[in-house]
Amino acid sequence: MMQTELDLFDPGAPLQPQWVAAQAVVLPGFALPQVEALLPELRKVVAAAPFRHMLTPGGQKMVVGLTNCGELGWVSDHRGYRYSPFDPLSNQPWPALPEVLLDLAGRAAALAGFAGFRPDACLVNCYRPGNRLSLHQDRDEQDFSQPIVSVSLGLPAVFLLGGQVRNAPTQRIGLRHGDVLVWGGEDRLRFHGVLPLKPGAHPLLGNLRINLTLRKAG
Ligand code: MD6
Ligand code: FE
Repeated sequence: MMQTELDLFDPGAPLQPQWVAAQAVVLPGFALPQVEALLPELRKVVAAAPFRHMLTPGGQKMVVGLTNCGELGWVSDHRGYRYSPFDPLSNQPWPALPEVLLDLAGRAAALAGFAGFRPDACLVNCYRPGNRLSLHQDRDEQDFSQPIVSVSLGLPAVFLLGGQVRNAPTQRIGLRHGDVLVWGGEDRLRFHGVLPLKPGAHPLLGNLRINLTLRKAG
């Protein structure tokens, strides 16, 4: 499989970490060297635990396709949001978190100032053109002192980073294939979301955006 090349001679290529808040940083292209190893692992995860559209507690079908790997997986149904060691579709444990992803997350977190990050959960979100993720906080994890590492693959998206309350102003952050966003500390509970995905064709992933968020949930 071809690996996407980072053009080191493009003066516009933002290779340096971009701090978007005191404890939130975008690492442009950080995952690119691992993409070739990561995609086959992700295909195995999705073969064992397919993308599905979970129901919100209010009974709405989520538009973004979702699955998990790791000891714990995030699930939503009429009973609410929670982490579960079992895939409700199969009643089996979620597929293991691929080593390449554990390693990537640990290195990204360390660069952002969170040494020793050892995730036990990885949410895998699959967006198609038009899909969006409305503003939310990630607060189903046990320990908010642990950061979240987010890996973007495929089509680019505009990520909205808000504040500590829903109606605070948001900044728009472009996330492209291979970009990694790490946030934690005082920024851990910021509201955030994703604008509707623009149509496009990514050389490796076609008309999809895959986002992986690695967490220490338990
Ligand atoms: C996404 N990400 O980028 C959705 N949450 O598709 C998230 O909801 C998210 O990227 C917490 C931390 C980083 C994230
Ligand atoms: Fe989130």
